[in-house]
Amino acid sequence: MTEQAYVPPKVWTWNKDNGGRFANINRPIAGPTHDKALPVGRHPLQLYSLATPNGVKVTVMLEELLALGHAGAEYDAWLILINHGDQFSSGFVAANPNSKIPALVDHSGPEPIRVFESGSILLYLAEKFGAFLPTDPATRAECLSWLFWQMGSAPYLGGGFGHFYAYAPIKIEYAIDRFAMEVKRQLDVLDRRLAETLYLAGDEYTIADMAVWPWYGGMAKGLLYEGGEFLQVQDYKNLIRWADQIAERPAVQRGRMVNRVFGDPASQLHERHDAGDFETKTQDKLAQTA
Ligand SMILES: N[C@@H](CCC(=O)N[C@@H](CS)C(=O)NCC(=O)O)C(=O)O
Repeated sequence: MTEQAYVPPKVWTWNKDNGGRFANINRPIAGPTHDKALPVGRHPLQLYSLATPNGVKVTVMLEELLALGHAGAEYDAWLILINHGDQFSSGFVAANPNSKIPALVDHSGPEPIRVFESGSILLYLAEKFGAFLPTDPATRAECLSWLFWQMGSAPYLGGGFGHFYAYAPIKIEYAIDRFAMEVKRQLDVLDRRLAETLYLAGDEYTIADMAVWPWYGGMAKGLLYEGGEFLQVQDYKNLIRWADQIAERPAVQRGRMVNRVFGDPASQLHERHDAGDFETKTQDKLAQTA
């Protein structure tokens, strides 16, 4: 193992040029950096997001609700480019004081309601529309347990494994080893659960699956951090069965496209303001009309 020469000083100071991939947006202080209001479209639900795994959870949920016939789930999805610091505008900070996507504002009542944290948004929408959250106490408890499991576990996958394996400016064996072990344990937790049941909460597809799928489905399919071979993800057969099954859902396929700014231009719908946008406003279509 490589010996690290770093000895922490008595008091930490902010090194703005630490060479990390996100050095330009990482700050040790909260609050806005600039004054800018958020745009508001015509639908009751306004989403401010980006198609990272945390963003995709919410667009999948909204598309699933619309597919079920809940017209009140119509939404405008506005693009927040976190690498450009859009999450630090005064408008965004008012919607989410934590300055992270996704943030939702519900304008359907007398006063707008802000909701932040992807798990909280999923729960808010599930309760608002009475969908994808089981009512039977035992299954509901199972659903919420897996939902909160995801919220507590994914930082080890993203901020831990993903950060040190893919993004850190130096490869630190201790850090990669520590988080690879934890992520493999988490993948095994899911694999064992999905050997017992079709979906995480049982027979029904719920918000727990929507929360877990973009992170752990993505990891199991080797789509995150180019870490599939390193973690030997093909071994988690039940997890892969579940990930493939969810990927086939039309609402999931639409949800993944919203606020997406990478990959095949045909898969990128930067902003979504209407169901028809999937046919006419993807980046390949916009390039044809430009
Ligand atoms: N626990 C939060 C995490 C959200 C989060 O980490 N969002 C990231 C993108 S996936 C972000 O906005 N990062 C911008 C930043 O850190 O400045 C949630 O689930 O909503």
